[in-house]
Amino acid sequence: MIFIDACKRKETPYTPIWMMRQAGRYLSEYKESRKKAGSFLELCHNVDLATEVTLQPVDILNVDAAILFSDILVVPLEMGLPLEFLAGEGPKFSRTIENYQDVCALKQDAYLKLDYVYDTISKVRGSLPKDKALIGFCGSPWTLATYMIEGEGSKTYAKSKKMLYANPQTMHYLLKQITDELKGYLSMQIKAGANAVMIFDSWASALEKEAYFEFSWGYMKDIAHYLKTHFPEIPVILFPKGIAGYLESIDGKFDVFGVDWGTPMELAKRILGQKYVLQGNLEPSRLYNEDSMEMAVDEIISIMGKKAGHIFNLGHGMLPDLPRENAIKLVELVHKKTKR
Ligand code: 1CP
Repeated sequence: MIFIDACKRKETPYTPIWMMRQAGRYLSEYKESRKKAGSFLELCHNVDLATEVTLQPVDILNVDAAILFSDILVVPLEMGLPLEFLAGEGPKFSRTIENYQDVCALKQDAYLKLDYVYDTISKVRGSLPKDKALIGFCGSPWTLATYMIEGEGSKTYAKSKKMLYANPQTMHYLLKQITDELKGYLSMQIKAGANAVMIFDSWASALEKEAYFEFSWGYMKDIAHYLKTHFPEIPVILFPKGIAGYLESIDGKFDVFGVDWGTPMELAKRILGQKYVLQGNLEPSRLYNEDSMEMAVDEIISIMGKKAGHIFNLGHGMLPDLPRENAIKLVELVHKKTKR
């Protein structure tokens, strides 16, 4: 698998590409499947339909890897927090974590209740062409904790930060509990057939440097270390969004560092390129215009070169109204321009 070889810094015939949020509303096929399922969460729970939408972008875009179709929030859901996805508004938990007692009341071993995810992985792996990789994933403990505390997406993360600074032990207790679940969760995904795993720390940029390393990166590193000990052959990808200023302090045992669009690729290459394979980092909005897109593709390839050490991706997820033709074009361009 070209994608897996690239994660291990092996030479490949071209630079592999996949796109964060490559399954989603910009594809009419996805909207059809979601309609059949009834709701977003029912789509996550339905093994046949989740398999279908996982495979759609591989067929339509010709990307080198599929990413499991699910959501980072199914873990807190199974830990006992009721979740809804409201149309046009995003995720909402009707109960949240406010204090130590709430953390104590969370269900243990939630990862054993996520069979629908593991069944989807097995089914996808059974139908995916042999040369295409399947990526499993989870949210980082910090990013999941923000949803569990705020109850929804947030602009300020005020409740989460209040707990972090006013009750750091409670925050650590919560993060530790989530971390234990995620170790089990990703292990089960690997056993079900995931060829690589990725941890999304989407809300990394909410934290100042010292707090970031204590309350987020430390836990991501712990999960990565656990996985590299138990499954040394499975590549681990870490994606902390919005921490360009902290790159000098990034360390740990993992394979691929996901570079977001706000981090200059040159900077990431200079600081981390020797130690980790870099994945990224086209600004997704460039897909609104073909010329803007191609200019940035050339720029990224000129920085990263055509040698091992780079996986092409967006610097964050696809947006619901991006034109699919440009997503298809992007994959063609990267494959053509990086041919060895
Ligand atoms: O191809 C894929 O990548 C699909 C699988 C996938 C992944 C990896 C989905 C489907 N969600 C995720 C991860 C995810 N979910 C993250 C981390 C990645 C990122 O930063 O984009 C986050 C933060 C979430 C939480 C979430 N789920 C949001 C964001 C809300 C906010 O606070 O801004 C939203 C809108 C969802 C719903 C969701 N998840 C996935 C899709 C396709 C959608 C849209 C739902 C729909 O319209 O059908």
